[in-house]
Amino acid sequence: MKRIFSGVQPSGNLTIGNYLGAIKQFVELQNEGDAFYCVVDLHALTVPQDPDELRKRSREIAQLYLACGVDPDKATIFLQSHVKEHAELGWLLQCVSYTGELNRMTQYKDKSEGKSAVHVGLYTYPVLMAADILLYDTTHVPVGDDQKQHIELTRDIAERFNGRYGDVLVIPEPQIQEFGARIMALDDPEKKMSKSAESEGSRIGILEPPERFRKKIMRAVTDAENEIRFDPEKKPGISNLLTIYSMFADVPVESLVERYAGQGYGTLKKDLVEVLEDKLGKIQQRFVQFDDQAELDNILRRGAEKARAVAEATLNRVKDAMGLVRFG
Ligand code: AQP
Repeated sequence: MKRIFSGVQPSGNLTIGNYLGAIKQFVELQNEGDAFYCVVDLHALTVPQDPDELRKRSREIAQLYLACGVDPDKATIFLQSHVKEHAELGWLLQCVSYTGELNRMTQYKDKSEGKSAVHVGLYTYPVLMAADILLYDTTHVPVGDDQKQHIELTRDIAERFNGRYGDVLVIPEPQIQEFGARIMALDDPEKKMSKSAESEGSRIGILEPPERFRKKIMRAVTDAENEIRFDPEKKPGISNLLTIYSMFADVPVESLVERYAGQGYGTLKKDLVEVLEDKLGKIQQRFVQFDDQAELDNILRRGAEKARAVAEATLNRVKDAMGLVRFG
């Protein structure tokens, strides 16, 4: 049986990149195994957050999981900070991780670039992510392409741990889609779309109203030609729009290229706006339907209890293997 684990940071308003790269897969995979979907609030603290905003966003992401189709009767939904074993295993794994491997993490390099002061948590965050995954004896981790390096690190840490202490941790596999694993920024298609990027025009929020995302799509950077072709290297802008269109409309890119042959970029953009109005509109309606905060808290409470039971058993195995004293 597959054991699936993944999470999303409440570090900004979720984008269609987060949806297409990760959450859409969460919904599909909940039918294929025992799935744990976490709101990784401890990770969001690696950069400064407004406390009230963080609380609001953490609940909002859980509500969005539901609105996007994650079913709490099939998958376990919970907040990372509600299961203290994450932080504890994070520390234990730091003691089998090397600074050299953390120095190589590209996300750390990107996020710390040009900053005069960087929090230690930003540097050690990939080890906490390894703990998140390994606590649940995870076999599959559905993520976007940007997280590939962190999953490789998780595997390295787990293999090293098992090499030193015996067969304790399950080695996970990344589950990265072949298509749509990296949605690019609308105003700069060489960069990844990110929820915390400075430029508002770079991204579309899952909860964004059509009047806002219409302008962003119509202004999306393309190229000087007017030929609709899927070529991410030479035509990153138009290829990104085709990817988003294809994934939301569930139509292969080749069919879209055929459909829009000989037509201008403006027509494609207008039609994409309509597709997004429909698909995001449905998620937004469901989001409102799941607005009962008491019920949401119940789901999160139940989820944390279920997660804790699995996490505690793994942590005890790790502690025993490492030689920490536990009373029977
Ligand atoms: N542009 C993207 N295309 C495809 N997948 C993406 N993901 C993020 N951006 C894209 C995937 O979304 C999941 C949740 O991401 P995260 O919250 O853990 O943090 P992240 O990867 O750092 O995503 P962001 O949006 O760029 O957040 P910030 O701005 O806070 O750093 C992951 O599976 C990720 O791969």
